[in-house]
Amino acid sequence: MNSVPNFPPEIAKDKSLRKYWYKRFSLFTRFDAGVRLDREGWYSVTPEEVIAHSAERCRCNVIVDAFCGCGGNSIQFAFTCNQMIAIDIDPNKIKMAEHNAKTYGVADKIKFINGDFLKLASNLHADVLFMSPPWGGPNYSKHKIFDIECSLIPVSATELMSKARQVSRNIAIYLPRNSNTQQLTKLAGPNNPVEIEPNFLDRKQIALTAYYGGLVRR
Ligand code: MGP
Ligand code: SAH
Repeated sequence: MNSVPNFPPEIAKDKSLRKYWYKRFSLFTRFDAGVRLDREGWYSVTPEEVIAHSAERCRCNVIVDAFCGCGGNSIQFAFTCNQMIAIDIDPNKIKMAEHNAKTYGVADKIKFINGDFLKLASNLHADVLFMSPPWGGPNYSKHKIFDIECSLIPVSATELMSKARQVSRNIAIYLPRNSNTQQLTKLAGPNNPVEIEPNFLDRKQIALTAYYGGLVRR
């Protein structure tokens, strides 16, 4: 007799999400402690070992996670940074991020803000700004080259970067593995460096992180 896994409701009703559920312990090693995700959270969260590596690179006093979603990134930054500010425009995401941070015992280290990063940016200052914006859903991979000026949500990469620079000169952006690297280089500005780091899970490239400012390794 086949045994059907005990899927959470959002997975039970959407077969396209099952591949993410089968990877749940790569997404959160403590998944069984009660981690909660919604539809967008399942396909957007950064796997724990990938973000733990970025969190080491971003180790600092104050860090802002501008698009925190269900908290996968913020949780790891809370382990490496003294103060973590987590922002999301969706109030349900903020609730889930706070819940998930509790399961990792780091909720007290994170200040959660429900709001629009684009509007909040001018009032924020941090040592490092991390951004993991929406890419328009899993169909991003259908583009041969992902145009970060036209296909990112909510605004173009150039506009996002100009907001980001109000917060910090040290910026990391988590983007599609097929992102246009010329556009990523141009975002650094004339004569400024960028470091484009591929992110691997189980030896497969799943994304890339572009580092700017003092985060670039020399
Ligand atoms: P994927 O391509 O949907 O999965 O996302 P996978 O397993 O590579 O698919 P396959 O069928 O090609 O094997 C890969 C990773 O990209 C996810 O684990 C997320 O970390 C990240 N990711 C995907 N999307 C659609 C988004 C997004 O919209 N925003 C952010 N921030 N990350 C995303
Ligand atoms: N990095 C997260 C996933 C981010 S998904 C994780 O690892 O869990 C992208 C998130 O950006 C979504 O949760 C969406 O609600 C949020 N978002 C979209 N537009 C926003 C805006 N203008 N300001 C803040 N958050 C926004």
